[in-house]
Amino acid sequence: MERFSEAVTGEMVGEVALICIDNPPVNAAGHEVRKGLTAAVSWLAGSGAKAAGLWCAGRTFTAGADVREFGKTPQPPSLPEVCNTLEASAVPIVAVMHGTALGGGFELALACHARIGLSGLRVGFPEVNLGILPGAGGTQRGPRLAGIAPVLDMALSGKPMPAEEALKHGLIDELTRGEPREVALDAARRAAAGDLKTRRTGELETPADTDAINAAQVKLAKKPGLNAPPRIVEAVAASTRPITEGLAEERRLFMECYDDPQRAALVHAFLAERAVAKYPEAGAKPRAVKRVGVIGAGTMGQGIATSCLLAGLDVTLVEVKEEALGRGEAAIAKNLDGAMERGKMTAAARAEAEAALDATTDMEALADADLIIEAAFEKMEVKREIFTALDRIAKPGAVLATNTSYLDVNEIAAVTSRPEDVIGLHFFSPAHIMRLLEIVVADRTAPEVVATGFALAKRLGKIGVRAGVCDGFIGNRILGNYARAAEHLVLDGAAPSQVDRAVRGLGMAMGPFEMADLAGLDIGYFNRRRRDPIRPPEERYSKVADRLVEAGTLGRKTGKGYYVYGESKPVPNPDLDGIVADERALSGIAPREFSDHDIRDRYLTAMIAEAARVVEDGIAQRPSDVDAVFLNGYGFPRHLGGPLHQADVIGAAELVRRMEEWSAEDPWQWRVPAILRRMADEGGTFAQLNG
Ligand code: 3H9
Repeated sequence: MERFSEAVTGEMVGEVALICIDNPPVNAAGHEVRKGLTAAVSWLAGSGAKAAGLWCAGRTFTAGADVREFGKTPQPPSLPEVCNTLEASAVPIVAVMHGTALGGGFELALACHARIGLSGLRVGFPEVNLGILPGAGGTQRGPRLAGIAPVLDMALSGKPMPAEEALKHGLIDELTRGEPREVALDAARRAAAGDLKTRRTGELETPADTDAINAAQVKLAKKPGLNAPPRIVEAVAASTRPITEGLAEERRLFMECYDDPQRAALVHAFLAERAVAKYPEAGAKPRAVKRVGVIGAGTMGQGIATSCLLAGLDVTLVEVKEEALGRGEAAIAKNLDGAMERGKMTAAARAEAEAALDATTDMEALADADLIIEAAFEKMEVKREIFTALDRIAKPGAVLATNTSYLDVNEIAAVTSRPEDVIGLHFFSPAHIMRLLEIVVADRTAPEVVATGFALAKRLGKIGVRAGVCDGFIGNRILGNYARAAEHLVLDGAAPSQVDRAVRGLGMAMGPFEMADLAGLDIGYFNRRRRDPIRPPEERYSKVADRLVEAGTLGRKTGKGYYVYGESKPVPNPDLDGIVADERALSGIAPREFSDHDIRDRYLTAMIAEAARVVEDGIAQRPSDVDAVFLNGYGFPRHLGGPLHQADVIGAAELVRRMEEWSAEDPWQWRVPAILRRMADEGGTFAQLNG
């Protein structure tokens, strides 16, 4: 056995060689892999081997460049250099891939002289999701094997392609079963004997396909905002040129992407979504969950039940009245139909899911549920009543969860004799679509109950984020602050439609007033009434939304809110001008103009300020958890990385400067969080706090 680096070894077996990459967990092509592969090719040249097999240990072929090295000083050799070295090898090398061969991992294989996939393999170019392009020859070698169209599709979508399809396109030469090392050995022997065709990909030519290039350009022009996709098209288009020219063009475009702030934001988003799984109770053993009880068949309950059914869990759905239960059941059936239409499940799986649903008005039916999620009306009295009943009905060891968006989980837990089993599981609507799950840990929640919450999130395909107990947890607490900033902007002179437009200009899916109309203005109204007794006296209060509700205009569901909804595009509600003018007159406000830029600054700064306090108070474990919440539950644009990533981009000093300037008009709203003040005075970033 030869050891070329900590991650790469080689061995001679008769007259062929085997090269193995072993770099857990996903064999990322970090420095040890690159260094090792380069040394392995040199060794191969003098080994006397007639052919070689390249395979990976562990659960997958390489997942690509090591994203944790991004932004650090590059350590040679680079991945493109390693790919060129592999391709230049006089001894033919066959790549044998299992699991997923992604990005730079797949590019390593494309630089080999033949490719074999093991069943279940998926290959892909997910770089676009990280704001970059396949930069180790993928845009040049891919089209030489498959043509331009399929490679463009793969690189622009970022979606992995099943091996069968890759075989059809010529991206792999064979698809077989077996253990990677055994298949690699067999492949090397066949290559040595001339029974497996080998050739250098770079010596092939890409057939021109201007139609595919033009079609991609037209499609991208309709979706501006991201900087990597047009560069991907340009790089792939260059694959009809000689390989050295094409590779140089790919490198130039790759470096443009690499230096783009979108890359840093998207890589941050990727890492943030993985960091959430590191939480203090992670060592505890989750409790087994087979049957989930859902209390409440309203919109939230329907979504939660659907999500559990899609994940193959049994569901007991409980509602007080038969009629509401029937409506809930019908909605769940429709959700399942939708999942089938979107290709998420087969007809057989749909039938199974429907059979796994037990809908009832009898709360006693929850006796055999392993985990019960209460999604009833958002009122403490209602929650107390339900949890008192659950304490009597639920079997010992059942997890008792509340889907409350704001209420104190400690207070809910206190009505039971088993507060250690009580947790908050805050889903986002529509719960079968939205990826976020806030896992709210109360003072006495047992570690294995927290671990069960995370295991459920994983099972449901969601991003679980640990949150502490406070009014609104992570997301809604922050939302409260920037929604208020938006209301103040309206009182002070901006139109709601201008605020919405400015916020959409940031890349958000919707502005705050469009969002409020969609959710229903009564939701905010109830929440404000709940907060009446706890609202700090210094807080500036806008009555505009209350007046809309009192006039019976509740947003989309009544056809009128901040906007009027009819057949055509929503238009601003004409009644608003009068309401806002009254409120301004009552408070003695002379309206002034705000530019879209001013609006965006205030909106984002208010978001960042409360996000900073959420971190400071320990409600979120780390800044990147806040970002994961906003990316997955609040429509924050991924290419901006999240509010606290943006805080680092803007800089603490500038944020403090803004808040100090605006605090002259509203000291409470623009009070500076201590953590930001410290960063401004002493240096430091939120990224450093992520560890
Ligand atoms: C690239 O290749 C650029 C080149 O074209 C050009 C270069 C010049 N690096 O997701 P999981 C870690 S760009 C470092 O939970 P799963 C991950 O952080 C790259 N680490 O597992 C986690 O660590 P921890 C293109 C990585 O089974 C652990 O592995 N490639 C990388 O659900 C497990 O991850 C991609 O974008 C990486 N590349 O899914 C592939 N990948 O446990 C990105 C993963 O400490 N990766 N980790 O938190 C994936 O899509 C999934 O991780 C994968 C496994 C499907 C592989």
